[in-house]
Amino acid sequence: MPASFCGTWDMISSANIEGYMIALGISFYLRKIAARLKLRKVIEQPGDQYIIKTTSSFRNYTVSFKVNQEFEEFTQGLDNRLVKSLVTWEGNKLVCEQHGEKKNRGWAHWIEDDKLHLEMYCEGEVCKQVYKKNVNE
Ligand code: 1AG
Repeated sequence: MPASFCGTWDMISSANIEGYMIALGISFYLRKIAARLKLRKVIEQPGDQYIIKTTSSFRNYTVSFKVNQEFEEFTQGLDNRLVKSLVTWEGNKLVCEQHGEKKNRGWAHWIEDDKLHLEMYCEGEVCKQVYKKNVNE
């Protein structure tokens, strides 16, 4: 059984968010702001649902879903696109495919050495982030 993703996680590293944002067509101005943000993930699991909140001093983004159940996702405040998303388990990885205008788009979360790992990918660009559990929240 995979480790629980629930809790508050603070970003400790981020690589190639610039390439990922360029692939999404984010403007220069927003990229400069977004690249500096210290992101936090607050993950809850009520029942068979997941709620992943990404928070920052600039904007927040929340997605909620059930595994193996396709849903419509509007990436509000990010690239503002409508995608059809499907989250599945691939081994110990929670993997989301985001089908829409952008090809090969999605993300994967997994836990390794008590850290929450995230890869976000779009059209060949991969942003890799690692989060550390915040036990005070
Ligand atoms: C996500 O996480 C969303 C996380 O799907 C957003 C992370 C980085 C920003 C990505 C693209 C930037 C687009 C526009 C820039 C404008 C504002 C940046 C605000 C970022 C804070 C919300 C995957 C998964 C579940 O954890 O969502």
